[in-house]
Amino acid sequence: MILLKDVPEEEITRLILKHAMEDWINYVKSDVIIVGAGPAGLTAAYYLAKAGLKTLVLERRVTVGGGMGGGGNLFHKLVVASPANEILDEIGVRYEKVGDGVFILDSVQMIGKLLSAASDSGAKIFLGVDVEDIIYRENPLRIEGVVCIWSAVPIAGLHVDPIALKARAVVDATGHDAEILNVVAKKIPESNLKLLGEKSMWAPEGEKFVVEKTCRVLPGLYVAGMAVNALFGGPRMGPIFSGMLLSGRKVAQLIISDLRGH
Ligand code: 48H
Repeated sequence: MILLKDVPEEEITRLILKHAMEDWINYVKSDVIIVGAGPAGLTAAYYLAKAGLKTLVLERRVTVGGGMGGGGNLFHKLVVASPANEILDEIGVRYEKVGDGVFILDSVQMIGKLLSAASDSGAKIFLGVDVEDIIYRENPLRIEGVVCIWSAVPIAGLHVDPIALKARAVVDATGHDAEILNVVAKKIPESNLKLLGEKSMWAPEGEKFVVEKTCRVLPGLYVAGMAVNALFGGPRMGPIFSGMLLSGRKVAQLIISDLRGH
């Protein structure tokens, strides 16, 4: 006989609603909102939250990891090159050294460890949330937050008005589609933002490019991960993830320094 405590149905519902609402209300205003829980977004979330910034990650899917889960062509492995192994060591990912500065690891282990690192350091992650627009102000032009809706709403084709969340910094970590940057380029002409589009594969160049070009795009708006290459016309690199991790760390360092005013 198992002594399992009875929790009635309405109590389960009450607890979920009460605590979810508390979290949402707490996060109507954050220091940083990261759009996308792929490798770049989760790495950024880890370093930002670890530095004590109130960090919210919004992810459209009900899973995290972005492109990591698919490994390479669904084979469950990812390649990482130095110095990104520093990040693997810091968050405790198991890997095998397969060459000078080259490492191989299991994609699911990577997702689990990165998620734990971000979550344990205090980042809040909301799943099933689609960011469809941004909040802006003029004179001077700045981005002040995001506009979001449950992902199920656009999938169902419903006309439902979204809600808005504010942040001192917003990070586009949406991957190949650079969705937030595309919204800004289309809807805020005075931003003068133009996306050059990602180029075909050149792995070593793509990896360097993504880290070098990770930046603040406009006041309040930053870019990390594959969205960087979509913005500046950098090549893709296939299933090697050093650039994504280092880009996530770099964007966090930029934001920490900007928000602390040095
Ligand atoms: C909420 C959104 C929205 C939105 C997208 O694709 P990702 O893994 O992105 P990165 O940049 O962290 O990593 C890229 C890497 O996975 C990759 O694709 C590589 C290295 N490709 C090389 C190659 O040659 O192909 O994650 C982005 C996440 C996803 O989970 C999306 O669901 C999510 O962002 N997302 N979430 N609102 N509007 N748009």
